[in-house]
Amino acid sequence: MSKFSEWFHNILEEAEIIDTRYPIKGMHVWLPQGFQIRKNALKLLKGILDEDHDEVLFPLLIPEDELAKEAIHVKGFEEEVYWITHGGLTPLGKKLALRPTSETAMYPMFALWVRSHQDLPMRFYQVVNTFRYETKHTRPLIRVREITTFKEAHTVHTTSQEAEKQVERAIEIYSSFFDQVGIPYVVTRRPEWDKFPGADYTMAFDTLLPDGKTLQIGTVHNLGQTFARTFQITYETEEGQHEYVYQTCYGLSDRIIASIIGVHGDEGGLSLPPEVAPYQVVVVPIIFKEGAQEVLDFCAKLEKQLRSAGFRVRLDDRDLRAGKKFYEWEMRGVPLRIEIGPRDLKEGKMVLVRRDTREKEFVEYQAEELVELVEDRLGNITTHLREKAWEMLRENIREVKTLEEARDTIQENNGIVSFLWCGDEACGKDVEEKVHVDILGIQGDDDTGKCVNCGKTARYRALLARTY
Ligand code: 5CA
Ligand code: ZN
Repeated sequence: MSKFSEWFHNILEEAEIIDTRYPIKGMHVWLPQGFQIRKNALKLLKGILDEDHDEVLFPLLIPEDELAKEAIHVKGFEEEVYWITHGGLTPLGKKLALRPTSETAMYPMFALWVRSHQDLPMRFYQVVNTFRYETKHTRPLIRVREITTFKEAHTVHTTSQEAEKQVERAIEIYSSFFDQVGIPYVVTRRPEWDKFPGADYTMAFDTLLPDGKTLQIGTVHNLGQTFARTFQITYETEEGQHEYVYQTCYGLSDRIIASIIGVHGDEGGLSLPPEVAPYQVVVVPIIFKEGAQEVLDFCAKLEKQLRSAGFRVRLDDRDLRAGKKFYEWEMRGVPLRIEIGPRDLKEGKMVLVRRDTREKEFVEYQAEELVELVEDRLGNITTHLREKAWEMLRENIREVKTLEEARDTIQENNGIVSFLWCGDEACGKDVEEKVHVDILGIQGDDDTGKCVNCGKTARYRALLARTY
């Protein structure tokens, strides 16, 4: 296990995010702290999606014949599908699949819903659990067999251009979400052999974890008309003709939580962006024998004021040493701590401590300025977390001129390697094998040099990395 893996597993347990002792491999229990982070992340995400998507909820089970209809799609998932074969003791006439994703659950219904061009575009999303019998090594939040937080969006359009625009829009939506939780990313077009089964093309978001391996944290697929043809999703044009629709889908998972934990955390534990932190502020009274009640009363007043202003705040008045409380809230990643002791109270002061930089600041307490002050500090923390993380990502993208250089770079630093590539599948797979990496995808056209592997004129600038 790498140092990061060990850190990650420990913090999930210590910060009460996930209990991994559930007796099914790849399936875990969300604990209260983790659940709060998840809830806040979903709230943020839904807030963005709700602007122009409708939330729906489809059944978990998919009949075998529907799942099997789209040949390429089912081929891509055949090794990962869990099957229900019995109802009680009775064998089922038709096996039922636990959804690995919901195209084949939704699209037969879309065929009923889409009538005329006036119905389009349609944009739906749902947040559900999906099941994949992953054969690679499972890891909590990163590669699970029950994805508990699968946010999948599915859209339907009249033209190919509109579908393409939706892909761009989805990339904007995900960028905005990741920006608000300070997760940096590279967006690439996945190589042909690793696109989503049934898609015309797949765009992927990858971030970098502290051990220099990348994690795919989201994907956006242009499905073209493949599923429309399979599921007979047609609409009537203004001229009364029947045409197949164009579709896109895009998804995020528990990996968004994994990246928030992994990217921002440090040796002291979690360091959470205020947007998702269960508690954004913790107020810790520093108690001595003398003046204890006054300090407690004042801290309670402070807590109330912050809570009614809408902050998630916790007054920690437990009968414990202050040092122990500091340690615990730091480990849990609370962005801002306010400490107040009898001396501070007398002088009308308080101490603010930021989790991200651990900076200590002595400020005057002024009731009418408190909310603005806290808002400002939390805003600074979000910005700082994001900038630090982006800097880390940028520093770890290295351009290479040769395959040997790529291999050495990965061996020394991991990280992301940027290279010129001809775009050939055989050549790409050869690169993956020789360097023991994955090609994340294509960043853009670039024919200014030669392919680092085969020496033919390059077509693309592409990225590769060791991946989770
Ligand atoms: N129907 C499409 C769009 S929703 C779809 O299923 N795309 S996907 O297969 O690429 O999955 C969407 C995202 O889920 C991936 O980008 C990845 O971040 C995440 N994901 C996939 N498999 C797992 C897994 N076993 N555990 C955790 N997250 C996963
Ligand atoms: Zn090549």
